[in-house]
Amino acid sequence: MKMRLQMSLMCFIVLVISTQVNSFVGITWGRLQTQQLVPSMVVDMLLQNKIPQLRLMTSGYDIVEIFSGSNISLSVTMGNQYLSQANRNDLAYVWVNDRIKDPINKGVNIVEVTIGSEPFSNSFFKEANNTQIMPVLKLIRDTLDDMKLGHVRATTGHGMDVLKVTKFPSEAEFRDDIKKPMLESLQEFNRTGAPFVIYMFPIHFVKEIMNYPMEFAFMNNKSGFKIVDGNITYTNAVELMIDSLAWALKKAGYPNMKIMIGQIGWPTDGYPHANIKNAERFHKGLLKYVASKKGTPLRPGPLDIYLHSLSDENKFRTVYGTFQRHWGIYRADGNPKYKIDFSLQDRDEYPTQAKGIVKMPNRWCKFNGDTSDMNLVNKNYDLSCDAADCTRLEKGASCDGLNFESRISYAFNAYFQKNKQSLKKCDFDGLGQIVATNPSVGNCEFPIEILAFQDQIVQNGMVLRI
Ligand SMILES: *[C@@H]1O[C@H](CO)[C@@H](O)[C@H](O)[C@H]1NC(C)=O
Ligand SMILES: *[C@@H]1O[C@H](CO)[C@@H](O)[C@H](O)[C@H]1NC(C)=O
Ligand SMILES: *[C@@H]1O[C@H](CO)[C@@H](O)[C@H](O)[C@H]1NC(C)=O
Ligand SMILES: *[C@@H]1O[C@H](CO)[C@@H](O)[C@H](O)[C@H]1NC(C)=O
Ligand SMILES: CC(=O)N[C@H]1CO[C@H](CO)[C@@H](O)[C@@H]1O
Repeated sequence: MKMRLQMSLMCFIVLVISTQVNSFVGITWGRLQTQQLVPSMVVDMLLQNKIPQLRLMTSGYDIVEIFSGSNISLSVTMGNQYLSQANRNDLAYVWVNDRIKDPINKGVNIVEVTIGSEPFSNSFFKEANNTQIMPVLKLIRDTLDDMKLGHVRATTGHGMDVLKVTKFPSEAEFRDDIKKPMLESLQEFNRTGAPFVIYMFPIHFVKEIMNYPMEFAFMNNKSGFKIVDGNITYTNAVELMIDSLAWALKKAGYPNMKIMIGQIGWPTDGYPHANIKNAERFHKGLLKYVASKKGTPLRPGPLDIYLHSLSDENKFRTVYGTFQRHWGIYRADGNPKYKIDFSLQDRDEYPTQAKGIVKMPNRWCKFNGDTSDMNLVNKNYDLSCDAADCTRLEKGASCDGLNFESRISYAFNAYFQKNKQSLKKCDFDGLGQIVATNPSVGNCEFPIEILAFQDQIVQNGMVLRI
């Protein structure tokens, strides 16, 4: 108790001196789902699991008020596509007033705003217009200060691709083509005391970028693989990635700039080695490491991280990979996929599920097997997969092994569920049939959607359409 008091006193002092924050493990939440979790249930889920920080991938304009009085610290985001909505003084004022100040006045604990994403990416988010993010970020920062919201951090996120690919952390530095704008960014973060926010995708780094054994992506590695850098030995990618960034910051003149991990995770489908077993193991090792507060050789001490992500997003764009729809620690229906202890006590338990979620009835849509007109079958398959999420059918994903008939059924069902089990949406020119037995095969699950909160009301077990 006494120690905790001292700790918080220390943190308070750190806060006052440098506006840096206490260490935490938060979680990100994107809401690109056909049927979204009810925000108040998410608040409950976070409280039950003692997750103190939530990073919304949008401004959450329509839902942030739900967090009022919850004591959950919120980070909100202005997506790349909205930068032009705040690139003038007057626009920035309106944005900050509506999205930050107003909710704060209503008791929402907004601690951070992320402007855009990955301004200097040359891999996953190539199309980001890096020239716009910094001016908007500065404008939002100044507006926050003018509005006496100096305690709200303003920052942006970066992928590991801002660094040159080097074997040893001590060789790391920012890419040559972005050095100049990156230095300007660092100057701004330094001026305002904002952390450097990095997004980490360890299995991608290990397998695609470095071509190291998969084991190196786990903190509790089972292989003897290591990277020896001078007198430091790295036995896992996470510490190596953090220290690579630390070296780059040091070389750029900011050896003490705080590093915050804005996203780190392990998808469960749509990527090599992406499955529930590996995701569970990765998080177990990661959280044990975070709980130890030992940090890395270059950055000893506690870490601030946001686990990515709360739930799957079946509407996320797939141009950079179908795995983008499968980051969830929870399924889209609010059930946890695997064991994880957010409270950092390394308990071997499933986290609390979202309470009060109502699933749609146990009904699936199946292909009736009639292949007499293949054009019709293909047409309806394409129609389904264009509109609904078929990423699990892709090569290497969990439903890749289905036979022809089951593949068509998977697609039909995805479309039927997306359309809230509307009878008409299982017609498919007479090729669909509704069934009450679960057609899931092995690892390949045919999901049932949940009742969404925004356009449906349930009364006496019946769905009222409004
Ligand atoms: C609010 O959250 C902070 C930081 O997570 C924690 O230290 C504090 O005890 C919480 N307060 C309440 C009333 O729960
Ligand atoms: C990027 O933003 C700048 C400044 O607003 C603008 O002039 C340029 O046309 C934009 N480029 C692209 C590719 O959108
Ligand atoms: C900004 O950088 C300088 C030089 O590295 C450092 O002395 C100062 O503490 C930094 N400011 C903040 C707020 O981190
Ligand atoms: C490791 O090497 C660095 C520089 O090469 C040196 O400053 C440091 O003292 C060394 N640490 C140990 C524990 O030998
Ligand atoms: C956490 C952990 O078990 N790390 C091990 C990873 O592998 C190296 C080399 O075999 C060991 O020295 C570490 O202890």
